[in-house]
Amino acid sequence: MAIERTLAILKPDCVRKNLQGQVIARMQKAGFTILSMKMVRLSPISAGAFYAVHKDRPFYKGLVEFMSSGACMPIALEKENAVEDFRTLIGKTDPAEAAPGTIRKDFAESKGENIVHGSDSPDNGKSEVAFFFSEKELAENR
Ligand code: 3AN
Repeated sequence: MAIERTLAILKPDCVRKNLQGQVIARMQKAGFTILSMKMVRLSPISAGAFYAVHKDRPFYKGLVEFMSSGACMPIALEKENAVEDFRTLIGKTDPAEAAPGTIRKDFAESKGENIVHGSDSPDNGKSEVAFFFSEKELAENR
């Protein structure tokens, strides 16, 4: 299996609830290497650009408002099969449908406020990591 990068974001609900440590511990226990992390307050323009693929979806406006409502923490992760394994770790978008023991099942409240983002393909993993981190920042931490 190939080594992949995936982007996690601890969303504003995760930061507001002070769950950052618990969620990061689960990532580390599951074997993900943290390449880089930061805390940022996204502007509505940046949040809109990050979620541009969803711009025609009915939930887009609320998603952009929520993602810019407080600080969030982008985290660049690396592991074999990182994209799929991270999505398994976080669970389905809707916490009500997420499997027991997943991050969203245990901590999330709704489809909109669901604690954590995970890239949905290896290509998006690369481009989403690059949205927040320069190659220099990533390389310096290896
Ligand atoms: P995931 O994050 O599980 O890959 P996507 O890519 O379908 O889910 O959606 C991106 C984000 O948009 C989700 N994390 C969630 O915050 C929000 N979202 C998706 N579907 C809905 C929905 N039906 N209602 C509200 N927010 C949604």
